[in-house]
This record gives sequence, structure tokens and C-alpha cells, in this order.
Amino acid sequence: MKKLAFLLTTLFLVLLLAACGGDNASSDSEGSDDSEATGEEAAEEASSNVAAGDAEYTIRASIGLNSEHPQYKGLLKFKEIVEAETDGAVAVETYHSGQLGDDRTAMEALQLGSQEVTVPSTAPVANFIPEYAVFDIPFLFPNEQVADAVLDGEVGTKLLEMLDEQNLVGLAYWENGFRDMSNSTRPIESIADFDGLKIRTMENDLHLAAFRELGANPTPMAFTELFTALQQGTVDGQENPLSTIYLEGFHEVQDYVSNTHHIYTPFVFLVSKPFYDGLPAEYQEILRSAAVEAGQYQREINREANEDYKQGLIDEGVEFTEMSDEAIAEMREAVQPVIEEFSETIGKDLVEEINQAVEDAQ
Ligand code: KDG
Repeated sequence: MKKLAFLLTTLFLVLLLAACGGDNASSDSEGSDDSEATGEEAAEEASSNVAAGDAEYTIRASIGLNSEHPQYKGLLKFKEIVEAETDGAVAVETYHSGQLGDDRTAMEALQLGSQEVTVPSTAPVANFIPEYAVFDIPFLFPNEQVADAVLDGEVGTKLLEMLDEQNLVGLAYWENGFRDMSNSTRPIESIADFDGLKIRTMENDLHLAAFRELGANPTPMAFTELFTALQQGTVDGQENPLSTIYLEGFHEVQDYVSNTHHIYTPFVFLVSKPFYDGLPAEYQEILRSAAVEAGQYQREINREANEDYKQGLIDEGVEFTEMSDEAIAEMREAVQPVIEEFSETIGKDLVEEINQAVEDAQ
């Protein structure tokens, strides 16, 4: 009898230990998932304060950049305003890192009405509306304040209105920013250093033509493919604002960064027209003012961290080159033929109008 009791107790203890071991194993692995996904989870927490099931309308809003980027923080601000001002009647689900597809895929989904909001760079929009290439004119804006004045002024408004013909509604411009070069081959100090470099560009013909004029070997690619292409050496380099270079960790696979500031890229806040047209006027207005307010906040946080991104890159071992005025003048000169060539596609009047607006804003 004693023997049976001993055996039963031993069996019970073995089972108990096995059960505890299982728990430990699963909480460990949950723990490591947690630490990897901290940024994402914070975003998801913020992204789920209104249960989509309780809302009358649900907006799926996506971007290509990650949850650390000021663009995503802007999207969270948009969500906060919309959900508060509609008392939860409109819920906003936010997606970063191209979770719903790249810029082009998301725009097409908006046109079809299978997604509600996306905030792409204006550059790929030029594949839908050629006039959008006006923002891709190299060295168009001398600083962010002039960019704000032109984008929020008549020219910017006119371009937002053109989106209507593509089944899209444009509510505001946010900021991607001045684009700088990174690569893994050599420091870019002058135009000669572009020679033969394989550079990824956005899917935009003007960008491709400009990099050819600079002597590089450009190839267009969606942002979602970029990190792997840099890592595997499919391309030698790429160009993006410092925020993206730093926050997306491009410095892990790129040794050199130069502040070429060759193009200022705005983001454009897009809503699916079929979705927008189906909203009550009151909610349309809330979306419109929320996109503008969140955009002001996004521009602000984007700008204030620029120096930190630069320092961050240097601290991580990147060789950072400050371009000289002469080198920038040389680049400007080299891309002139591209501006001439694309003025036809964009429309000469629009090019003149934006140049005038830039001058007036200074
Ligand atoms: O969320 C925006 C991104 O998808 C993309 O537009 C970023 O500048 C960009 C690039 O180089 O593709």
C-alpha cells in the first residue's frame, strides 16, 4: 500500500514538474517575442483603443515606413483625433512597414475601395497623375518653410484636386523630407563619385533620369524590397531622408551617407474616394481637419529629430559627408536637361507656376 502511495505521489510530482516546465517554456518565448515587438505592440495598443466592431465606419490606414518613424506617429495622431471627434463612430486601424503592401498597391486598393487611407510619397503618385512629378524637380525647395508655403498654397491645392480623377481624395501634405544619399561603396563628395553606382530609386521616371544624368546606374524598386536589396548587394545605395536611413536601420548595411538634399519629397494623405463619398458630411470634415492637424504635428516631429538622426548615424559608425556648395552646384547643373525634358510631361505652365510660388514664398 505504502509502495502504491509512493508511486502515485512520484507520478503526481513528475506531472506537476512537466506542467511547470511547459509554462516556463511558453512564457520565455512570449518574453522574447515581447522584447522584439515592443515598438509594434505600443503601436498596436494605441491602434486598438476603439474596437472596430463598435464603430459605424472602419478606416484601414497604411504606410510603408516602420512604427518608429514620425510618419507613423502622425498616423496615430490622426487616429486619436478622428476617434475622439466622432465619439468612436469612425475607427482607425493603423498599419506600418508596408503590412498592407507598398505605396502603389495601397493606392490601387484605395481606388478599388478595398482600403481607406494611405500616405505615400508624392513620387509614385506621378505614375497615376504625371503632373505630380512637379514635386520631383531636383533642388526645387530651398528649405522646409518654402515647401510648406507652396504645398499648403494654391499649387498644392490644385494638385490635391487632381486626385479626384483617379478615384482618390487628397486631404493634406505631410513631410517625408530632403533626400540624402547612402551607399556601401565610397563617400559621395562630388558628382564624380556617383559614377556607375547601382542606386535604388522610387518608382518614378524623373528620379531615374536624374540619377542617370549624375552618372549612376539607377533601378526603381518599391520601398518594401529595399532593405534586402541593400543587404544582398543587389544595389550599392539608395536615397532617403536621414529619418528613414536611421530609423529603418539602413546604416547596418551602408557605410557612407552624404547630405545631398537633392529632392524634397512630400507625403500626400490619400483617402479612397468611394469610401469618402459614402461618409456623412460631418465625418468628411473631421477627416479633413484631422489629416491637416496630424500633418502639422508630423512635420514638427520630423524636423526636430533631424540632428539626432545624423548624430545617430555617426555614432553607429557611418562616414558622414557634408556636401560642399560647389558639389551641390555641379549636381544642379547636371540635372538641368532632366528638368527641361520632364517639363513637357508635367506641363510647362505648372512648372512655371511652382517656380513662381517658390520665389514668392522666399
Ligand atoms: O510610407 C512611405 C514609404 O512607403 C515610401 O514612400 C518612402 O521615400 C520613400 C521611398 O523611398 O520609397
